[in-house]
Amino acid sequence: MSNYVEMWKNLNMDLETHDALCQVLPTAFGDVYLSQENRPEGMGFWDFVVSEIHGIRPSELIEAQKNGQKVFGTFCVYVPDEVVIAANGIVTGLCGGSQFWVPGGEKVLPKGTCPLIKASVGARLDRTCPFFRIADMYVGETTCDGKKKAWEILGQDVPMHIMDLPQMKRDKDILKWADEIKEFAAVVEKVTGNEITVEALNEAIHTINEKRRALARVYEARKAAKLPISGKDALLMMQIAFFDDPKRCAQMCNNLADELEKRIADGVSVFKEGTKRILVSGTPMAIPNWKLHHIIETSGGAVVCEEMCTGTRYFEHEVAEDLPTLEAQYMALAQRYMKNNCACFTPNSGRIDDILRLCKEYNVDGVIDVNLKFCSTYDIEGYTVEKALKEAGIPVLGIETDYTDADAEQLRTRVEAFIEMLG
Ligand code: BJ8
Repeated sequence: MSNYVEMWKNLNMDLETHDALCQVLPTAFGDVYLSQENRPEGMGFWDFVVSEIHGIRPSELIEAQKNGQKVFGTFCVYVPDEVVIAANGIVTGLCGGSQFWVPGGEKVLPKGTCPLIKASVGARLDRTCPFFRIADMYVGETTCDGKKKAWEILGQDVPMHIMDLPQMKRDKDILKWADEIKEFAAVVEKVTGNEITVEALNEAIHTINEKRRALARVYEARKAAKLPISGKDALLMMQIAFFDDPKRCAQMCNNLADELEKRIADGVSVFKEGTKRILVSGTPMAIPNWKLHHIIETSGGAVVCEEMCTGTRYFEHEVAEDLPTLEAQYMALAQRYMKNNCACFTPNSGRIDDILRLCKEYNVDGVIDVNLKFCSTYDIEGYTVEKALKEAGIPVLGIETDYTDADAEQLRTRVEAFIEMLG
């Protein structure tokens, strides 16, 4: 990634500290990803993106900015990309998934804050992530308490818009979310200088629906008895979907899905027969958080589905297309986004229904419900998740972890014992 030094300098990044990150990532990626056998050829695209992770997409974004486009950084799957795209803006996901950034976050946040938040704040304040430097505006949301307070700190350093997300799903909450989306659209229009028209929003809705369909096709292939792709590879595709160009993302995912469908027809699998099928549910896994998937898939299991925001919550449900007015479009967006089932909501029985449904659809042997340390909403909801799964006769293992490797061996022991018990 050395060709990008000039760009990083112009972004006022801390080059020395950033170098340290650039040095560890290739080894980590090699150990976790390149050690896998018989990977789909289509994964070459995502391998390439990772090899240039702080170079290729950031340089595209800077080029776009030179042509007058604005970049919006987001942290949550409730924020509607469609609105930004309709104003010729660009969305990039900003959630931090590396322990590398956590100490930077801990300089201003209590240690007892979830690692995703600490890493996101650290990546910005330590100036070690180009995406955090490039974004013209950050878009926060009122989901968990940690995020809400983190926006106040980030907002001192960068322009920030916060969307007030209701935490119940009554009709009046959906109306409120539609109104909030409308307000967000006005902010986006102001920042970009472009009016959002019905036509442009319809086109953006179509673009993001196409991306959802492409991601769903890859997930569909993971329902096959002979798994054509590892969970680690599917996770990588999903993580990069958050900051890639949506049309290219759809095209690459569709190419991969073509290959996977052929593999299924040819009976090609990346796991040996009898490998236990695991659904992972819980808190999101932002790039480069591959820890749990790696442990599961080197302990005799295969991850067949992720019930999380870096998983099914990102692509399930489409937005109604070709509506005639902005009001109707904002409402359609609100209806779709409020179908996401985050533990920040109460009640959140829809998530339990999702997990039970996904267990059937993906023919799951067991569930690992993972919680990022200090995420109290998912932690508390773990009780209900585990109870429902036990009642349905589906084995479940609840775990809590962070971004460090300190607990890796202990986790491996627990995961191995769980998988053995499934057999
Ligand atoms: S819709 S899961 S992306 S809020 S893990 S920061 S909840 S303390 S990331 Fe999330 Fe939106 Fe919900 Fe999804 Fe807080 Fe929990 Fe940390 Fe979290």
